[in-house]
Parts: sequence; structure tokens; C-alpha cells
Amino acid sequence: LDGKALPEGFIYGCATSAYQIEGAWNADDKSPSIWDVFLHNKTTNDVTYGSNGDVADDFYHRYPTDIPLFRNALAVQTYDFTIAWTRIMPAGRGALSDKGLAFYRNVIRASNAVGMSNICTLYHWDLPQSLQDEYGGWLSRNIVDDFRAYAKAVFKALGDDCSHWVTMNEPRTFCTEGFGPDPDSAPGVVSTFKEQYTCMHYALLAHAAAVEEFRLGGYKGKIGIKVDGGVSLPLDPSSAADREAAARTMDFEVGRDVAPLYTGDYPPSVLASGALPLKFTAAEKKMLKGSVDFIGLDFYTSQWVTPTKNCTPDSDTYPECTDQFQQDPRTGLDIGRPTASSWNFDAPHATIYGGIKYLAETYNATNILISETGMGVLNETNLPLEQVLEDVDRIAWYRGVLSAMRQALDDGFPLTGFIPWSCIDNFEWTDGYNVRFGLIQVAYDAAGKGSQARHPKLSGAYLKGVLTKGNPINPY
Ligand code: GCO
Repeated sequence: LDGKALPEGFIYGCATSAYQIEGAWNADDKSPSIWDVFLHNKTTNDVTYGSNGDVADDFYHRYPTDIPLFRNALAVQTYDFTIAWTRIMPAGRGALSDKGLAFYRNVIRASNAVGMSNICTLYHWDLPQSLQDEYGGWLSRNIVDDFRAYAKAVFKALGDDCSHWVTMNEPRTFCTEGFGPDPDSAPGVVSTFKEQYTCMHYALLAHAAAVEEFRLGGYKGKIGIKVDGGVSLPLDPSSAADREAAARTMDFEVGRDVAPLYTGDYPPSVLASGALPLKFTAAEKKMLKGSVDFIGLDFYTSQWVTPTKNCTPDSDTYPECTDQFQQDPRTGLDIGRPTASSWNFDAPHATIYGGIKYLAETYNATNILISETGMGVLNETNLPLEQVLEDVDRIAWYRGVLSAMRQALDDGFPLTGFIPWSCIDNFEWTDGYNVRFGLIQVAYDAAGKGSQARHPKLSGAYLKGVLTKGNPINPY
């Protein structure tokens, strides 16, 4: 990378997720997920253009040509995909579907046929609706046993076929956006932030249970988790109050996911806050501590924080009690931050270098992947194709990311992989198809309607050049 060798075994790949690319929402044995139901029930147009993942990129049918395209256009050495629980185990528990299992076996076989290994994620937000209906999904301790059984069954069938297993993607995000005072994602349960914390508590236990099954099974690969968040910085670095607010926000937004994996419990500031509805037992702490061989950082943004003036128990930022101002990774523009600041804020560097440094120094993390990052471009849909494919803004974002990775490696931090989001344009949840993160374009409109033709973008060629051909990070 930029003239220096990458560490031995460094992984360069690209990522997608089942609900966002597969489509075929009710093909073969697949049962409805909470996202299928949540979006089918949307009467208002608060999901862009009423779009959903019913068809998406039609990857369920197009994977035989898409997977070689990922390899050829991006030269990635690994393909990071997620397994739909509802496709491989439609009832949420019990028997695996032969057709569902065959599909994921074929994806792995197609990856291996073009020289790619696989990172396989068990859960990326698409819970079987049947478990939501039966006991409220992630708000019930029952989910821990069902997730354990699901993981055990999938490992039994595919355990040795993936070099890396990820138990789940971003528990904090799916718990924060699916629950709380104004949930905008599935299952859309209006509640207080306490339910967000309950969801996260059970998600961490479910993660640890799956890891226990993986290790009991003696499978060859490594297992970990992908956590999201960003780096919180003091709005005014000279203010002790702002510095304390930034540290507290890191504890609540990243430490709450990560600390239990390394120490067995939540960060002290979280435990002391009184915000937690549930505490870990001694046996649970033992199961949680050391439950990752690697940790994936899905980091996109950083924010500046200052103590909030209006902290009330039912506000959904109550425990952090901070006002946060973010730089929008999609436009690179400061959103909401006081314009008085003269900061020339380099979001990719603060986010990526800062995230790696935080994990390594706070939790002594020893195997850190950048498992998602990228730039979502608003309204790419409406631009002329040649302008979409010459995605210089996205290249600028990745230039910052790669520079930050280079510095993290130079500073001796244990960075072991880079998995940009995403291999291909896909359904961006409540932004529909109107925000594009792909290194490969898909020819459909904001409602997901179109020819489905694929066109590699310049950013994909850029990453291929830098990561596999020794091109400089900064060609100018
Ligand atoms: C996430 C999810 C992805 C998103 C991507 C862009 O982090 O939200 O893992 O599914 O599509 O991050 O927002």
C-alpha cells in the first residue's frame, strides 16, 4: 500500500448484504423477514419512492455473473456476503431449506472458482418475522437460544467454507434504528431508548452464544463481529466538558458494543449511568470476554460533541446527553455543526485512523478489519451515466481512508483487512435506491426499476490499482 508491503494475510475484499442485493424475497422456501413486512406495510412514501428489497439487484439469480464481475472489476481477494436467516432456515428454527442452503453453497463455490475466499455474516438485520411475532424478536431473551441454534446449524453445513465468520452486523444500529422513540427501520417498534438497550444486550449474548458453538465445532476459520459507530471528538478541544462528552459518547456508541467482547462487561461509565435495563451475570461475562478472533469496524463518520442542554430520560440520546454534529459522508459537508469552527476536518482520517487507534488502545484489539466504509452519493440516480461512473468524490473519500490506513499500519496498529462498502449499488434501507455506495453501478432508478445492467465505476478501478497493482494512494 503506497509503496510499502501490506501485513502478511491482509484481506482486501468488498461487502454486500442479503436484503440489500438478493431480491427474490419470497422465492423457493424463503419466509418473510422483518424488513419484507416493514416495507410492505409502508403506506406513506417515507421510504424513497416506496422502494423495497423485493427485487433489489436480483443477485439471487445474477450471482453467477456478479461474483466474477466483483473479482474482475475490483480484484478483491475475498467476497464478504451475508446469509438470510429466512432463506436458509425459513421457520426461524428447525430444518435448513435445501434450496436456501444450495444458494449459499453456490455463492461460495462461485467465489472460490474465481480465486476469492469468503467472509460470511450470519445476520444483517433481516430477522424472520415469525420470531418477531412469536416473542418480539430482539426484545426477548428467547432470541439468544434461537440465534445459537441458527448459528450451530449453519456452521454444521458451511462452517469450514468461510475463512471468516461474522456473527452479526452492527447490533447498535439495528437496535437503535428498529426501536426507540422514533424508529425508522424494521421492526419499527416505538418504545423508549431502554428497549434499544435491551435489544443490544440480547444481541451481544446471541453473538457470544454463536461464537461458543463455532469454537465447540472446531471449525477452521476465524469468527468475529462488525460494529458500527464513529469517532466522537470534542467540539472545542480546549473545553474539559467537551472532552468528557466526547469520551462518554465513545463509551455509549462504540464501547457499549465492544467492551463486553474484551472485558466481559459494559464500560464503567455506562454501568454507572443507570441507563442499562439489564446486567450480565458472571457466566455471561465469561462467555462474552474474548468472544472475537477479529473485530470489524463499520465506520463512516465522525462527529463533534458538546454536553447537551436538554437531557431528559425519554429522549433517545438521553444516556449520552450530548449534542452531536456530524460530517455527512455522502456529501462530505458539515451537517448541523456551528459554522464558527475553522476546523478543516478530515473525516476519513479521523474516522478510520481514530477508530483503529481507539480499539487498539482502549481494548487492546489485536485483529482489526475496516469491514465497511464508503461514500454514499445522493441522487446519483439522476446523473448521466458517464458522470456516475467517474465518481471522483468517492475516490477522494477512499484516498482519505487509504491514507489513514497507511498511517495506522506505519504506527504499528493491528489493521488486518479492508472491505469497502459496497461491491455494488444496492438498496440503502430507508434511503431506497437513491443513495449509492457501490463500486459497481446498477442501472435502475430511485425506485429500483430499470435494466439491472452493471457498470464498474472509476472508484473500483482506483482501489484495484492501489490495493493490488502498487499504484500510489494519491496519484496527483
Ligand atoms: C450500515 C449497514 C449497511 C449500509 C451501509 C451504508 O452500516 O448501515 O451495514 O447495510 O448499507 O453502511 O449506510
